[in-house]
This record gives sequence, structure tokens and C-alpha cells, in this order.
Amino acid sequence: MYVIVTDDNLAREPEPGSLRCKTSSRRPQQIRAGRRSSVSAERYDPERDQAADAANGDDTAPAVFPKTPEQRRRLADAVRDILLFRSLDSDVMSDVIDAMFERRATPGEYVIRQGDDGDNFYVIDSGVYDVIITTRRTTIGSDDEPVESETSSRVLQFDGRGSFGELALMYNQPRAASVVAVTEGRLWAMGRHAFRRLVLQSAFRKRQMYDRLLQAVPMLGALDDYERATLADALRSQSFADGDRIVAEGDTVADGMYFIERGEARVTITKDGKETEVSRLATGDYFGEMALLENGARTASVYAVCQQQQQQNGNNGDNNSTAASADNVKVRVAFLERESFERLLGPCLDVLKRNTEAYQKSTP
Ligand code: 1OR
Repeated sequence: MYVIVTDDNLAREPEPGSLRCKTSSRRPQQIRAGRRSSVSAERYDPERDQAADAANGDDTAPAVFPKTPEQRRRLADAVRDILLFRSLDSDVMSDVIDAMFERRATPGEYVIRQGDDGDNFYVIDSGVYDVIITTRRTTIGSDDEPVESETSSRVLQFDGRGSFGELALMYNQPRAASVVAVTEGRLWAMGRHAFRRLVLQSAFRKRQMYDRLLQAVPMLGALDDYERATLADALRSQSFADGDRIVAEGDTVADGMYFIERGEARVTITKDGKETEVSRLATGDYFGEMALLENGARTASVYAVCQQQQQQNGNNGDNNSTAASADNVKVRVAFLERESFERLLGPCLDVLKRNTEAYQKSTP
């Protein structure tokens, strides 16, 4: 997923005035090979890595940092919406809270420097933080000699909430960006050891599980690797049996949208008092976005359709395989709640709206 090639020089502070803000769709130029070796997370295997930790005696329980009731309350507030923690169960979550410690940041301070090795993962309690990526390019000058240039771009700004610093710890790679405090702020930090013990496995698996699905959705083409990984953190899997209604036409409480992970769905609208099928959706298709975009009621119903072939395979007389395939024949969808939709799909809104308009025109 991430192929990040960095150079030791990249960790320098950017020149004043050289920052460009991302919000435009402009991407930073590709980073050219430098002295550090490149790291590809596609080939990275966290299980092998954790076995190596264990062999080095680095699998002890994470340290516990005592907290005042006030600190616990603030921390519980700060971690509530952290997408990376979504896949953790409540026991692990309580260990996570124990393992975090407070850190203050002052304006201009580099909390993370691009190219460094990863030490902590951070959750924002308060303050504004810029994420800056410095890219280095080599071009051939008029005298045929290589000319090196560097550009620093602000690719993202966190304002009062969110988290950062997971990539280096998750994929065992150098820091992909610098994170600089813009204002005074308070952070909750979790050391590398605790992150790898408590968060790595489940969060890594979830990102891997959804990455292929999300990469195959054309509407999400505007997202970069980091944004797509964050979207994967936000998804929740849900299963439906054949004929279950996932979305009900006219429902005024539209709480999110869905991507089909497995199986099919039937879309119907009511015409002259009769429910009529208007389309079929399959793996990689999405639905439920329209009511979110238009802040209105659901315009159609969507039903789960289980694949016949799989049902037949499950009926081969073997009880165990029947039980296992009973779940297999369910339609599985990845649910994205409204709040995350609004926060994470900004770069895709134009495509979404265009698709919705085309769909409305083609619907009888
Ligand atoms: P890290 O451990 O590499 C820097 O340390 C952190 O900045 C990184 O983890 C992320 O948590 C955070 N690309 C890479 N890292 C980003 C990005 C990003 N945004 C935040 N971080 N973007 C892609 C730019 C092509 C920004 C996407 C909006």
C-alpha cells in the first residue's frame, strides 16, 4: 500500500514561504530515491515482525501510566472517535488508556520529523497541528548536470482532534511526514512497544481487509493511500440474510452509507403503490450515499440478495460446512457512518454528486 522512499535530508524544517496547502487536489511530487532504503508495506508482515519482537524479549506488557480522574476523563473523550481504535475490544481499550501518557506541544515544535524512526503514536487532546511533506526532485539542468530541489507542502491540518504517527509504527518505516504544532496543545502519546502490542494486529488486518475493496471502487479514486487507509479504519462490517432490508425507502433517519463486500443487493422504488426493482448491485458497488448528500430521506429500498450457488454448496449434507457456509451466504457490507462520510469523503464529493445526478436521470 505505502511505498515511501525518504532521504535523511528530508527531515529538515521547511523554508518559510515554501509551504503549499493541500486542500487543492494537487499531490506532492513523488519522492525520489535517497540514501535510506525504500519500504513497501505491501510486503510487510506484522505477524513475522511480532514474532521477532518476542524472540528479542520485546514482548513484555506495556508500561502503565497512572492518571488523575480528570486526565482519565479527558483521555476517554479524546480516544472516543479515534478510527484506529475502532477494531479494539473494551479490555484492550482499557489497556490502551493505561499505556498513554500526556505530552505538551508548543507553537512551531516538530512533534514528528519526516524521515525519523517512529517512537510514539499520538492522539490529539487540544491544539492545531500541520502535517508537512517535503519532497525532493532531481532534474537535469541546462548544463546536463543533475539539479536537486526540495518542496515542502502542508498536506493536512488537524484542529483539536484526530491522531497521527501510526504509519511508522504500523509498517516499520521512517516517518512519512513531519507534524508541527501550530498552537499550544496537549497530546496523548503511546510508545512504540505499547502500540505494537495493543493496536498493531487488529488495525493492520482491518486496513488490509478493506484496502482491496476500496481500491476497486472508482468513486474513491481521488483518495490517496493515507486517506483510503483512514477510510478503512472507519468502516464497520455488517451481515444480512437473503431478503433482509438494509435501507428502507422514505426513512428519514439516514445514518450512513454502505459498500458491498460480498453478495448482491436489489434496489427498489415504489411506483403506483408497487415496489419495483430498479437495479442490482454487486461487490464493490455502494449505496445509501444519496440521502447523506442531499440531507433527505432514503429514496429507495435496498435488499440483500444471497448467491444461489453458495447456498447449494452449503447443502451437501455436512453439518459443519453447512454452518460455515450459512455465514458465507450472507451479504456482507461495510458501513460508513454519516459523520465519517462527511469527514473522509470530501475529495470524492464531486464524483459522488455527478454519479448521483446521472443515476437520477436514468431512473424511470
Ligand atoms: P508517520 O508515523 O509516518 C507522520 O508520521 C504522520 O503524519 C503519519 O504517520 C500519519 O499519521 C500522518 N501522508 C502520510 N502521512 C500522513 C498524511 C499523509 N497525513 C497525515 N499523516 N497524506 C498523504 C499525502 C500524499 C495526507 C493525506 C490528506
